[in-house]
Amino acid sequence: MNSKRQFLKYSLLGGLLAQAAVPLQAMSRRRAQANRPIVISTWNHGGPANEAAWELLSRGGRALDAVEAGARVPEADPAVTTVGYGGFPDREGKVTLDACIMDEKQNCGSVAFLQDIRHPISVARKVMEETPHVMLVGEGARRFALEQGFQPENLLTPRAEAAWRDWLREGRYQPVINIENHDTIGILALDSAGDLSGACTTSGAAFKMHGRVGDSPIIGAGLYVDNEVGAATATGMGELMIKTVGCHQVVELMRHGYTPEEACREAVERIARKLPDYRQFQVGFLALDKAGNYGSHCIQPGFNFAVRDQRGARMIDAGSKL
Ligand code: SD4
Repeated sequence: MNSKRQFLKYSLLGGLLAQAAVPLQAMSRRRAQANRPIVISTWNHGGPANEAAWELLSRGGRALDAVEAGARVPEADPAVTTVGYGGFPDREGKVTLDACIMDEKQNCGSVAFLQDIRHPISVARKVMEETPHVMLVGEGARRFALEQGFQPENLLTPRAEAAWRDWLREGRYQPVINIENHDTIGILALDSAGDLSGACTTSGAAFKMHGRVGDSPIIGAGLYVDNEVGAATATGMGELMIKTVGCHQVVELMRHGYTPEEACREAVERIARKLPDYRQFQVGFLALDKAGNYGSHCIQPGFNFAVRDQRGARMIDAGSKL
């Protein structure tokens, strides 16, 4: 064998060994005993959402039911201006909602650019369970929701309308980092049976272009669940997660032995390497593995998440790149 071929052979072998070593090291750092049930979710409004999910999980309920119940809490809360009823509208004053849900059997359902329906996460679940499709958008999604018995209503609250009118005075679209226009809820749960599910629901970026869809209803970008490995969800400027298929990456990294936190950090690092303007935006990833380990990482300081397990409820600040 000439020396070049020999070199190639040994570097390949070295590479394979190094790849194999990562999972072993990382796994030894993980809990031997699974921490379940557990539910985690993004931002402060994750606290009340987790409580609703815990109600079910603590009684042996299914992760899928738990994440849906949790996501419905901020969807119905007019004080949460980034999700469901009370969400800030787009530039034309229309509240348009995005959501998706994924279960332990790789089933998923999604709605995007949905108007007039308070609980897009439940419509997404209906898409998953009652149709042969994964995603319905716009008027088609709305019509399907009505057929399924959801009631149409005006989702624009006086507070959200006032904020929009205020914005119209300048009408300059500049995404603001970390404050009110970026607070999607992503919620991940592991149930007592050891099954994972996730949900993600949002009114999207405030004052977005009419018709804009973010990462939150896009499987792989705003949410991904693989019941063999773990689950991930994201919050922040959805365009960055779509460009990098962020949540799928996080789950795949966990498959290759990264802890949830390491996987989230690497997904943020990849955004930083590939998207030069990343400093202007917030992105936060949140991940849960099959053993109930969790972790998070974001671009800008300020992203936090809520955890609920047997030890109780707590809020945790995510580590950040900047
Ligand atoms: C979006 N990711 O539509 C959503 C917005 C958001 O936390 O997360 N906020 O891009």
